[in-house]
Parts: sequence; C-alpha cells; structure tokens
Amino acid sequence: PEQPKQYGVTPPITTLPPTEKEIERNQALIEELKKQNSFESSEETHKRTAVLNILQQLTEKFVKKVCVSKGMPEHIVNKSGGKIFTFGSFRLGVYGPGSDIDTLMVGPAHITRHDFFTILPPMLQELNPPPEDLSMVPDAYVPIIKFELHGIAIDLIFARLPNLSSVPKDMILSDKELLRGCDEINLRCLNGCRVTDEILNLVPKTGVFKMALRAIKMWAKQRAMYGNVIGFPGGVAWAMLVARICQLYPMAVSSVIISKFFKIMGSWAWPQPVLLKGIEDGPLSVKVWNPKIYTSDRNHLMPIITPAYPSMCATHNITKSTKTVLIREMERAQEIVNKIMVGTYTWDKLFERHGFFTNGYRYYLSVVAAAKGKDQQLNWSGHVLSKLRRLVEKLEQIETIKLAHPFNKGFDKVYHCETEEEAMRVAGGESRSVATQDSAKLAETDPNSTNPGNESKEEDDSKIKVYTATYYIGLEINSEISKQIDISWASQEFFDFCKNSNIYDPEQHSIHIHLTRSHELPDNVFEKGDVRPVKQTRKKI
Ligand code: 3AT
Ligand code: MN
Ligand code: MN
Repeated sequence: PEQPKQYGVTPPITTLPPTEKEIERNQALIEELKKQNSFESSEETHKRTAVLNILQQLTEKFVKKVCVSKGMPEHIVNKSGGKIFTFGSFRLGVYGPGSDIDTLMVGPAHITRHDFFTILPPMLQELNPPPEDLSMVPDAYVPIIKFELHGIAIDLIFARLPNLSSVPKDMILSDKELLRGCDEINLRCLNGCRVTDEILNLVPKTGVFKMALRAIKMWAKQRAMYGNVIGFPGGVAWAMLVARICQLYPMAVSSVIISKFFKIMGSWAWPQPVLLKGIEDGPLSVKVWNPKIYTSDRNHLMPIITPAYPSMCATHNITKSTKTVLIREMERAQEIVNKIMVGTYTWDKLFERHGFFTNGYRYYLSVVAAAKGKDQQLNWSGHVLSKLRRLVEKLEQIETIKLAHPFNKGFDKVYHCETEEEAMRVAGGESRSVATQDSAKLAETDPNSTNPGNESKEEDDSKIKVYTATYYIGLEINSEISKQIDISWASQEFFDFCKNSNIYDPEQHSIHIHLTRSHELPDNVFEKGDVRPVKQTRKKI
C-alpha cells in the first residue's frame, strides 16, 4: 500500500482506522459538546460570513481611497487589491456563541499603518449600520481597532506587505520571503495568521482536529487552566498540542485524539519542546526560539513552539506551579477518559467544573487591585493581572510553599463608601467590615433585579466609589517545614513590579495582598450549587 504522508517531526504511531466503539464514543463527544453550548446556530455563522464580506469590501475601498489620495496612477489603484484574513478561534473553526472574529487586513506596500488608523475609522463609521463600541489602540504591542458589527465583536489588525504593490484575493501568507523588509510590529501582526494557517496545514484531518480542540478548550476552561497571561496555555498553545496528537494518529477520530492527548501530553518529557515541524531559518535578523543559544529559552518549562517562521515559544508564561497543575489535571483527565472509552463514564465527567474554591486549598492569597474610577480600574487591574505571574514565581521560591496556584480570572466589585477613610480601608481589602454595597450581594438579596450595579450607582452617587478586582492564588503549604509563611519579601517585589509603570498613579490606585482561609472566601467566588468550605476544626498535633 502507498505510504501515507508524514505530518510532523516523527512518523505516526499508528495509521489504523478507528473501531466501531471509538466512532460511537466520538458521536457521544459531539453530542456532549452540543449540550455544553460549544456550537452556535447556522444563522449566527451566516452572519459572521456576511460581516466578513462587508469587511473585505471595505478593505478594497480603503486601499483604493488611500491610493487615490496619494496620487497613484489608475492602473496601480485598480490592481492594489487588499484582503481580509482571519486568525484566532474563527480561523481554527472552534468558535462558539459570543466568540469574536480576529481579523487581519493586509494591504500592499504603499498603504501604511498610519492610513489604517486615520482613513479607515471614518469609513467604518459610514457603514450602515455603523459599528458599535469602536475603540482603537494604535500604540499597543499589536496595534488594534476593536468594534462590534451586526452584534459580532471584531478585533481588526493591519499589516502591509512591503514587497508587493498588489494584494490579490487569492493571496496567501505562507511564504516567508513576504516578511523581508517588515518592521517588528508588522511582523507581529502577520504572525497570528501565519501560525493558524500553518497549524491547519500541518494536521492530517482538519475536521477531526477542530472537534478535538473544541473538547480540549472546553476542558481547559472548565478546569480554569485557559489563559496565557496567568501562566496557562492560551488558545494557540492548546491548538498546537492537539495538532501534534493529530499528526501522531492521522486516521483517528476526535474521541481517540482526546484519549491519546492526555496519555501523551500527561507524560511528556518536558522541557523537551512540542514541535509541529522542524524549526526554520529565515530571511530576517529576528530571534527564533533556540534553547542552545538563548538562556531565556532554556528556562521555558513546557515549551510549545509555533510552526511559522520566526518560531516562538507560545508558553513562556508557564511557571513551576502552573506546570504542576497542568500535569495533575492531565492525569485526572486521562483516568476519566480511559473510563469513558470503556463506557464506565460519560463525557460530561471530563468537563466537570474545577473545585478551586470549593475543594481546593486551605489558604489563598487575595491580591486586591483597587482604583477610584471605572476606567482607571480597567487599566490598573489589567496591569496587575499581567504581573501576577511574577508574584507566583516569587512565591514558588519560598520553601514553605509547595504550590502557588493562580486562578485564571479576577473578581470585580464596586464599593460605595461614606468617607474617605472607609474608601481607604476598602481599597486595602478590608471589605467585610466596611462594604456598604457590593454587586454580588445585591444580586443575591434581589434575584429579580435586572441590573443591580446600575441601581446602586444611581442612588449612591454622592458616595465615594471604589472599584476592586481580586485575584486569588491557592497555596499548598509544606507544613512539615513550618506553619509560618512569610510572604513579605515576595509581596514587596510584586508591589514594586506593579507600581514601576506609568499606568500607576498613587492618587488613584492601590494594591494589597491578604492571606484568606478557605472558609473566609467571599460569596462572589462561588457559583450556584457550590458548597462553601467550612471552618476546619484544629487537629491536635
Ligand atoms: P475566543 O473564541 O475569541 O474566545 P481565541 O482563541 O480567538 O478565542 P482571542 O480572540 O483572545 O482568542 O485571541 C486570538 C489570537 O489573538 C490569539 C493570539 O494570537 C492573539 N492575541 C490575543 N490576545 C493577545 C495579546 N494580548 N497580545 C498579542 N496577541 C494576542
Ligand atoms: Mn477570538
Ligand atoms: Mn480576539
């Protein structure tokens, strides 16, 4: 028989077709994903296609307009083109209700980023209906325009191809020669698309890959292990892990991919990297991931390497603790999936929600970022979140702490305070004694109230409002060494990290850390049906 094509850096483990039972389990998996609301309706998907068409037309119009304004000859204007590409979950085919569409607008050499941020926005406003909630961040790491069109959230970024005077409709971005002459920002903007396109090209059956990735993302989110910022894999990293398993089992159905995923990834010989293909050299003088050369790359604990030139590590944020959590969870998942495959369990067991607060740790660190205004708070809490990993890394160096497990999202609250002193105390995190209102409690006492936040806002306009975001880190203590945990040094370094930024304004912002015992956790971390931890009676030693 003819040799099947080899995807990836090693030959497949098996090319046998799936068994009846495996196909049956696969059907059950798809049913469970439907139940879990992983898919959107076909109407919604049609709307996405329509919105993308609008953006494609707008792109061509925009490119023309810029060409004309620059006095280019007509034949150049007419062939300049312009194209919308997608990346993120939409491109990977794993989007659900509420997913955004991540789009990249590509123009020829004579269209600049400046044109994108000055000429395009008014054109967007002329659309009928116009976009809602349009915001621009031109000086972001990846400069972006965000808006909603026909109810669909769009992230729009821009890249120009410095060597091309024309971007035709059938343009593809795979050729690395296209990158010649790109500045770093342009390179970053092209990277998202180039990586997702490559991932899709490197898996044998995209349908199998997509369904398996849906399941893995569902699992990772339910287990609170999704999110690059906090030190877990993000969407692209999870996609690459699933893709690698698809390469090893080219004939398998998604249920089998899931079961092999936990088996192989749960016992992977980290820090051996996960690669989808050999790392390539290229035409630019940019850094390509290489632990033989770069010390920083040697420090990556679970390297998952992007396949498109210039290859990077998508998981440089993973710490000792998040690695431990990931491996622990993969082992748990492997046991469950084994039972699913023999019919003892059903798929819902795999997707059971985490017990981070209900059944997690005896001690938590509560990191409270407070600000005086709502917009202030968004910036400040986002900034603190992006530094949280630093705190985790510091905690990991403390001998008495076995594990510092960060929860992957923060909890927002608004407090209405009578006096400045009270506001100060709230900002310091002494919420229980002084909080007069908080949205979670309001919602609890009056479940019929449609928008408790707004209601309290109107009646409490005279009061001082303090906006807090609290992040939790679960601590596993090595009690054999000591009952005392000294986090003052770790905290101080973390505070310095957070405050050493032009975002920080001492008049507006504060940051505090508290040690919280499990039975002291506030209401808003629990969801319906959760059983709160109770105070443990002290065992005599
Ligand atoms: P959703 O279905 O949208 O929740 P997704 O995988 O599409 O999942 P995002 O839209 O957040 O996730 O991100 C899509 C890609 O955009 C992933 C990554 O390549 C890029 N990206 C996202 N956030 C950032 C960021 N802060 N900086 C740089 N790139 C980012
Ligand atoms: Mn997205
Ligand atoms: Mn996005």
